[in-house]
Amino acid sequence: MQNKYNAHAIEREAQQYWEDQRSFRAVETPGKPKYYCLSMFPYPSGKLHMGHVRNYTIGDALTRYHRMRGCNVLQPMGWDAFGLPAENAAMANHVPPAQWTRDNIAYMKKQLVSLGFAIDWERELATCSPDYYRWNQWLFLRMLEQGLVYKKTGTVNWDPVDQTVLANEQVIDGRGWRTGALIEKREIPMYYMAITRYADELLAALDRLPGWPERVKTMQANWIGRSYGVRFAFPYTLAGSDAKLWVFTTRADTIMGVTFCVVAAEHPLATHAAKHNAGLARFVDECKRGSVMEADVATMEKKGMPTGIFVTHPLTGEKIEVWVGNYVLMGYGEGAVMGVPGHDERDFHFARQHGLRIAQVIDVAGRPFSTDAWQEWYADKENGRCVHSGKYDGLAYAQAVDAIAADLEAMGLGEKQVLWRLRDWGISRQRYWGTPIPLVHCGACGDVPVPDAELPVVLPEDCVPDGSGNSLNRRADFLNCPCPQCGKPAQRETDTMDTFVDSSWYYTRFACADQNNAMVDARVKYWLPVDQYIGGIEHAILHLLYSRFWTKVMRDLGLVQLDEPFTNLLTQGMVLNETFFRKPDAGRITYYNPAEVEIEVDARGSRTGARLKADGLPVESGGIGTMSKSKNNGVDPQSLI
Ligand code: OVQ
Repeated sequence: MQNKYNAHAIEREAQQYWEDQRSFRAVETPGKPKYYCLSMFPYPSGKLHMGHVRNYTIGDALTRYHRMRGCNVLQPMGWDAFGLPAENAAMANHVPPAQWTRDNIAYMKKQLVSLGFAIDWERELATCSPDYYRWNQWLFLRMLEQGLVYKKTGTVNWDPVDQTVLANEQVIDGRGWRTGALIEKREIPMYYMAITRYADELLAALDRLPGWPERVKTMQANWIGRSYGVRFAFPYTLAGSDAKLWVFTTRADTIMGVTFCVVAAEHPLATHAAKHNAGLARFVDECKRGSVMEADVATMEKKGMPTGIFVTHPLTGEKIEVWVGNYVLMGYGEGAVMGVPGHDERDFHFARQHGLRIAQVIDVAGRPFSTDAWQEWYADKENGRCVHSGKYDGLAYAQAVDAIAADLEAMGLGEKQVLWRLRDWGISRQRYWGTPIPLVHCGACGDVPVPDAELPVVLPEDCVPDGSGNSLNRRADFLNCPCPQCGKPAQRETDTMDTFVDSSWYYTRFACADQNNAMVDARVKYWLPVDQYIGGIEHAILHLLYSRFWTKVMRDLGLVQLDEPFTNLLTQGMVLNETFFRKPDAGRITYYNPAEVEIEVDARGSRTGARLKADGLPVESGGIGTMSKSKNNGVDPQSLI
């Protein structure tokens, strides 16, 4: 018996035993209960952080528990290996993303192994391997055949210096994060996955996921955003011809309170009005440069300009002026809204700012209405009744909507409509380090799918991005190929897929990671669905929604027999630690890692101060916060290992 626990010797021996015995290998035994325990696979960013250690410890504890209960347990691990961080590292260090990624994988795998997690490494996969991404390409082609993938022009942020497309979060105050150049909006062809075709099911099935946190289900439901309303038109005459301005509203009961309309900068009416009005043209351009993200639009300053064009209120016959507003998005509804400042907070502030009339048409228990300040009850549709609304006076919300929709419909100027907030998923990235989109552009045949027999379209692995656009555009050996249809010289598509494509189905592949002849095989039926999925709350919406969508697509293609991929979901919190800093009178705040700080305590153990070990001088505590690079308060798990 040794007195001291010799971590190195004992753990090396134990781990060697696990490896020799293949202790964590998961096998399919018909009739024996299975338990599929999955933690979200990591980006190979360099080394593990405490968020990973926490996530994988939860999964490992559950794995051991269910093994001891007699289940066949599958706890796999892989690498979410494509994406921008590898390109940025390549630019900084002049190494190909492939090499950087593989080095990181090797290091992080060593860390995971030494932590002793019961992972079945025989099923390890990396999404940047052709054995994996060929199935992204294969399913993309099946979806293309079904019309579930289509090409459409989309608006992107274009950095004219780097000649590249930027993600919204890479645009800071209208400028590129790297170059500082003014970002242009460009219309370029992109590929979309028709997730909206599944909007109904994605929403309804949330009610059949008792093992998911309510919070996540609410976030998904809001993201999908079904709203019931009325689509209706304001007729107008322009240059001698009759036309209609269509809008959508969830508050048709307030239509009698419309005092203006607002259209998006891209709306045809805005384009028309700007032709004869230089000031408006400048404003329209400024709006077009702004964000198209709803979250930004919700918080930014609401600006507007009148067009001088008037439309006719369909029910009162009143003349209503049309404005252009930076807060109306062309991509949502009709790209135009009615302005009811009495009962919509945004319209209220817009009207106050521009001196537009504010009319009360909803009453709640006789409360006094004032145009001086907005009050919450102005927007209360549950307890409201129509007032100053002619024949609709006295009606409650639902009755008013029905009556008004019926009248509009009788005039041919409107109908009830269900509107979804969810958009189709734009999957093209004008980037090198991702799954090549398997299409060929031929001058004679157009866009031609790569035949299945020629998959995978392999990404060259020796490019070193330098910031000037997609490296693939300069790789003749990748770019040039014969057209699969006519054999004449043609060019490959150089856009790659969003990395969320890779993570939308990796959990399925773990069931049959070594299957080289098909995307899935019979083992999928044994292991799926995932019994317990564990990961960070930051993936509550996109990753989890895309995964649910892919599962349904694979089901409808006959590849899997399940409706939902994850039976139970656990969203872990953030790992916290204290922060320490110094803030000089002039100059920037500096954060010190807690490991560099000495805590001073009095005789009773209460803290009296904190000093930096290096110079013995005091530092201030910023309290407890989430671990992050920017606050320099991370604990490197390597020290614990
Ligand atoms: N590859 C994706 C991913 O999130 C997942 C796929 C499925 C889309 C950690 C910290 C961070 C922290 C602590 C220093 C710095 C979780 C940071 C993730 C995920 C998994 C993989 C992080 C939770 C937030 N967090 N908590 N502490 N010290 N890959 O490599 O980023 O949400 O569940 O483990 O994370 S990832």
